Amino acid sequence: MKTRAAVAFEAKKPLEIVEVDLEGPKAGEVLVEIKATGICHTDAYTLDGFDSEGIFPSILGHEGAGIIREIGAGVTSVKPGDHVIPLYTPECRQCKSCLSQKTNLCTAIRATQGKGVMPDGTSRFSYKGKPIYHYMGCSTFSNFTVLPEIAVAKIREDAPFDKSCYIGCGVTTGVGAVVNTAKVTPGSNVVVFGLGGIGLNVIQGAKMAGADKIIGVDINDSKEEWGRRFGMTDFVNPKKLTGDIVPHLVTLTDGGADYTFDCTGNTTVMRQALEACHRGWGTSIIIGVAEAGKEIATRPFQLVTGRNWRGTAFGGARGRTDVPKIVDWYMNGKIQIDPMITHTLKLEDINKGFDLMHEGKSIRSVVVF
Ligand code: NAD
Ligand code: AHE
Ligand code: ZN
Repeated sequence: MKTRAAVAFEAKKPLEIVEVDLEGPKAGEVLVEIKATGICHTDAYTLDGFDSEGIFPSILGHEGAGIIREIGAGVTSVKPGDHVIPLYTPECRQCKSCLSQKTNLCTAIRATQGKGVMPDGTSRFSYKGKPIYHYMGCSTFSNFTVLPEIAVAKIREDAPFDKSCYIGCGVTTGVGAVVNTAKVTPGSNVVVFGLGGIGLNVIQGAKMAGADKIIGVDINDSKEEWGRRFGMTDFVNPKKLTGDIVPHLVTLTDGGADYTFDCTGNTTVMRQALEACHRGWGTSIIIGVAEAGKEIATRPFQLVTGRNWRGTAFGGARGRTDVPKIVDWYMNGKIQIDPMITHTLKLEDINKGFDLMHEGKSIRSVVVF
């Protein structure tokens, strides 16, 4: 079949809207009509050539929602008409990682996913007879896409696509980092670095978990109002401080934070986030994705003296199990999504969504098909 898609033909170039060819689902795969997709900073990072796994030409996008239109041989867990959220972290429930119950990092298809192909080693997308690569196993910047059955979460049908798509990455990552990874306890002091589409979800997760102080850190002053809207109690713009941010945060938290979260992808900020943790027990969670080649550093003494440095992907969520629950949280009013979707765009205007993100003018842009 033919489908309209925004194709990344080359790094650092705007996406081009073209009609691509899409092969139907093979055994164990499903065809999904994408109804809406968010634009996450990770899409921009890959488009800008910072991703060591970035391949071109490819169809980016990993934060979608849509409807199953066709199923391949042997598919049993979903059927045509089901509403689904694509999962860049699948859940096969059979691999060593899934069975361990210690991680959400399913390994069933990770190797081929990182190479931009389906589990059989080939792409379903092509343009003018040449393959176009998949992205994070999702490629939601296409009106139709093919995914392995283990990489879709079936969700309730009354959830609006243009909001629930955000659960496909940003909401689950931010809220999940708090509840699944850090397991923030009531009364904790929390510091969140980077108040964008992920950081604001960390804030709403921390508020939900009963955190006491929730300190937001951002170099963009306009983010203060956003943070306060979701439960932030204090705001720090490091550019406006006369001294170093770490001692400032340690003083604000009476010795250091119980939990800090990096939602910037900046390795200098990651170090600050660790060092702002309380001696003896503070835990810093890396969410941000750093550019290829970047490394983190600190004095080992920071860890010897009891700080913990950890990371999280997709908020530690087991997609097929947890995503439908997060959709329920949204539908029942336990978490907010609507105010964070600042821009809703047509596919033709998708590049504007990237511009708004780089200019710090959006929280989340969503493309509707
Ligand atoms: P975003 O662009 O919406 O937000 C980033 C925010 O960080 C902005 O408000 C920006 O002003 C702020 N910022 C930038 N540099 C800063 C600095 N030096 N100090 C303080 N604040 C700074 O991006 P997003 O969509 O929220 O994504 C945030 C990061 O999380 C990205 O690196 C993205 O790739 C990553 N991410 C990771 C996962 C995961 O599973 N681990 C999932 C989604 C996104
Ligand atoms: N491809 C990069 C790593 C990118 C990365 O860390 N991705 C996160 C999700 S970001 C979503 O917005 C993730 O899930 N990581 C775990 C995984 O298995 O990819 C690189 O460095 O090569
Ligand atoms: Zn993302």
